[in-house]
Amino acid sequence: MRGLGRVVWAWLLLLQLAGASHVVYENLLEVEAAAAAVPPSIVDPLLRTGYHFQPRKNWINDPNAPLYYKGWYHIFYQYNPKGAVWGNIVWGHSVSRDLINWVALKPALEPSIPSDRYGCWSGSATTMPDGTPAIMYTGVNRPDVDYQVQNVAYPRNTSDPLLREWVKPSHNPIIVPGGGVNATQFRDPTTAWRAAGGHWRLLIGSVSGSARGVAYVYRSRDFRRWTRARRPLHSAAATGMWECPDFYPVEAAGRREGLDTSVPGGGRPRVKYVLKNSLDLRRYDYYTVGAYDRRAERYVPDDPAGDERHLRYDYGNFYASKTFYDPAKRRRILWGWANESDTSADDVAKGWAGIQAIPRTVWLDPSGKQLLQWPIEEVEALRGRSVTLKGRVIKPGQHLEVTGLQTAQADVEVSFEVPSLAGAERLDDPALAGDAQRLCGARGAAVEGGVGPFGLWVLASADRRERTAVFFRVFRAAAAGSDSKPVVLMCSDPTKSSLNPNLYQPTFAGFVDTDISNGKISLRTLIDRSVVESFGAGGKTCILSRVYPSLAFGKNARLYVFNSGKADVKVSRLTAWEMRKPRMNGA
Ligand code: DQQ
Repeated sequence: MRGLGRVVWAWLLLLQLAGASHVVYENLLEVEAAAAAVPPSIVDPLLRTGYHFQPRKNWINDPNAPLYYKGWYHIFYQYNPKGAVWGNIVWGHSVSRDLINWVALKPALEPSIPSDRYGCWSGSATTMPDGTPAIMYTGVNRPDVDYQVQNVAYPRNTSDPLLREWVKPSHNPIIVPGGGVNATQFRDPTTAWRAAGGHWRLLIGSVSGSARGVAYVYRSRDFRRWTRARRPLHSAAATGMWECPDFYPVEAAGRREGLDTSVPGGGRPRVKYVLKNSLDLRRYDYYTVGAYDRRAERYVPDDPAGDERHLRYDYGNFYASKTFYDPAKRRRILWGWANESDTSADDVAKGWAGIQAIPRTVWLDPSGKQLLQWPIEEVEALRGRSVTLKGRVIKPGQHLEVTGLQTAQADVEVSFEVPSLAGAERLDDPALAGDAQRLCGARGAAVEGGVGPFGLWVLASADRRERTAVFFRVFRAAAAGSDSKPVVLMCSDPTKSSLNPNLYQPTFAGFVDTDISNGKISLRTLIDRSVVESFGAGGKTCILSRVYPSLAFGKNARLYVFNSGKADVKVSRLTAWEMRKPRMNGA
């Protein structure tokens, strides 16, 4: 008998001895029946993602040095070749023609020199003026205190488009932590960019004092000798270690086209900059949009409160991300790591842990205040059989099943219309009004609202005991003037996603900065067996959740549209596609 079963039967015995009531006894029988339905473990291959990036086995974390070279996309990643937990870190390496079908190569970087002897940690690629990529990465060179230095590596053979061999020149390490720098928190060099006179600049993440997050600027003429600028590019109190910083230009005014990291024009109104940091304290990726003053070598967020306001790429499970400029399609692409949310013991049992989110195109929202993100167009090549619904009204308390296709591995696009916002709840608790996560925790998918919650139940069982809800909820702003915008909350609520009790399944949420006064809002959700990756309002708010259904997997996974508010919601259009499995690193 498995663990939970043993506990239940022990309870039953105790209760019988104590003469417990018939009702309690029946409830416990129900619990036992539920426990019996839980598969023996989450090792089932039907829970292994199908079209998200992952190696054939073992642990992965941060995406490293994404680049495009001679017709091939490259992704490197933090990889443990020996197991499904973090450790023994090398740079895994895979290549692709389309960012969807991947071929695994042998690791590109492994500890081999004194300055990376205890680990080849995260880093980035920079394209040299002759088109050759260079990799800068953090090496750990002492076993005891994680002393961190920065190394460089170059391709051995530039005529190999697969860049299979990398050489570490003997002048490594090329950057060591100098005076005043915390040598145990000094890592993850960014892609370098060209400054005046063709000199190079790059950033290294760190923390100063006990908790001031810092992005140090390093300068070089020759990519070999680097010196630290006196002042950091930017820093912010109480944010802790800035891991995996990323700094890049974006076109102002909502043009979707990406910009090369070295684009001239900092300070020109056409170009804005994005600074992203992965906050080790919180394990989320935060960014601001701002201006880069090239002369002073300082970055200033447009929103003076930007460092506290916490814009995030993704309000779910998404960390240590990195962008790159894709010259083939002139776009900027974001890669981010999604960890598991099962137990380490589960990871060891299943032999793998960690995926990369679907690469996303990123560009500046026309408001200039935030980014927009959308799955790269190539993912649509995986779409197979589809079902479309149009003009279906979902009454309060009702749900509608989308039938006619399997949905354990699917792509769903839906446009909602709310005919009236009059019944929207008031948002008058200030503690909740500014905190999407808490708001969603307090008013999750099961709590009836005014306008919403409405959205999708994905990876749902036929009896809907298991379901992951991805939904919107609309509020009237507190102390509203007649012209104040309704507040839109987007949530991913996996609290009912599995009968397995040993999972970390928090609700995730973000506000959606959209004007819903015309009643319209859209949602796209990529479902892939144990990941649910959602894009609200055309990519304004994104949430990735890892879930491990114990009933709703494989052919048993169902998809519904639901409305638990008091107002009608219309599905103007919904299309769901089955998703094919691409070539994924030989798995
Ligand atoms: N992961 C790497 C570090 C980085 C961290 C080590 C972020 O370089 O700071 O695997 O997840």
